[in-house]
Amino acid sequence: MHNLLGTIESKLEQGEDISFKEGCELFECSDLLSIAAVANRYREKLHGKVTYYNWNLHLNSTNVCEADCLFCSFARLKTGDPEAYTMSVEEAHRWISQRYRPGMTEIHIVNGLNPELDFDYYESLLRMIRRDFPALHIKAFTAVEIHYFAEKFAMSYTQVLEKLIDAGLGSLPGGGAEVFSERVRKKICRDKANSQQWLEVHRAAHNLGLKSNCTMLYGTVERPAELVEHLLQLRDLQSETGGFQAFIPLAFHNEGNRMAKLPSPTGMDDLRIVALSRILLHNIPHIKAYWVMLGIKTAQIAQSFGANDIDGTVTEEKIYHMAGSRSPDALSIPELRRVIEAAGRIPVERDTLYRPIDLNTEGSYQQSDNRYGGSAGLAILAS
Ligand code: V47
Repeated sequence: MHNLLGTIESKLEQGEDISFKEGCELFECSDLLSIAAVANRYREKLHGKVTYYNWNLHLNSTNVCEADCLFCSFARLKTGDPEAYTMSVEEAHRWISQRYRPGMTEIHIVNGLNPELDFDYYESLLRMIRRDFPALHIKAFTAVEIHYFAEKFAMSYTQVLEKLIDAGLGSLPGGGAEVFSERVRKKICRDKANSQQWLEVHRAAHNLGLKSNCTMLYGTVERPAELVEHLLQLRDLQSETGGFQAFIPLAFHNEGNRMAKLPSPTGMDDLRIVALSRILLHNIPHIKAYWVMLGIKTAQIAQSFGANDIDGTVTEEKIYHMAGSRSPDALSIPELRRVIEAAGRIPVERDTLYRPIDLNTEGSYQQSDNRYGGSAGLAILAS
């Protein structure tokens, strides 16, 4: 085992890829703290003691969704079903206005695949946000949604993305990846974009200069080897395009969905996945321990297991709360900073593109390029 970790550590030092076999051996390895130590050393090489957070807002403007994913507690199949909703662009405007505060930098938008909306709805939504909330970077629509738009409105991925960029799109969130294994997708999410389509959307986005995030849903019916394979496919696309900013592992939540019989992953599972993803995705700069999904305490501990980001204030998350998350609805910036500092990390507010926000400028938030030594490590990834 020490041989394995020694080999892995020297591969990380040399910037070499970890093999599929080594990834599987890491999954089998019972000494989680030794794996965490390797992941943490690499995390500190890249980011020093910094943990990033941001000031963001989550909007889900419709939960009507044609796809019938077994793990999802958020979606409703049809308009008119109990709790199904679709905000008009005006309603979305009102919803944001009630929650927007000066200093917020990002809106994260993920929706259901709603058959009743035309493409103009999405363009108008983005244009409204750009016009009325210009300080917000718009991180919107998973690759699954982009694929759905392309099929439904007879456009290529590039055409869809170009139109959305023109309307204000700034980057793509990482959702919808689930597990790339087609065996697993057949069981849990058979009627949406497949793995190759998910990857192809991100490739198209990166080729247009958009940054994006990536995710992996774990804790349903997958095998460890399928998780390793998923991570290696993300790593390989990153080697090709360099467009991923952050990886967010997503732990299955089992309330309010048709997989409720499955137990949720344990804390040890969560921390192992954080550490393994830091090691296997050596070329993706940031690993995000999303506090809403992990819970604040695990997200805090994850900052010593390879993670260097905790996500943001969030404000009214729905997807995980409907699936049983007991995390609060939102965290204030002082609360986020307290949690990060108590983990022995230096809290740094960032914008969506990981530029630090200068909190010292009175009354206004400014982006500064490299105020924090921690991000100097990013040069390692660029070289
Ligand atoms: O795509 C849905 C997952 C994702 C459940 O890019 C579930 O910065 C576990 O992608 N149990 C949406 N997971 C969330 C997401 C995300 C979140 C925060 C930040 C970013 C980012 C992206 O949530 C879905 C799906 O993979 N999901 N239901 C569930 N019951």
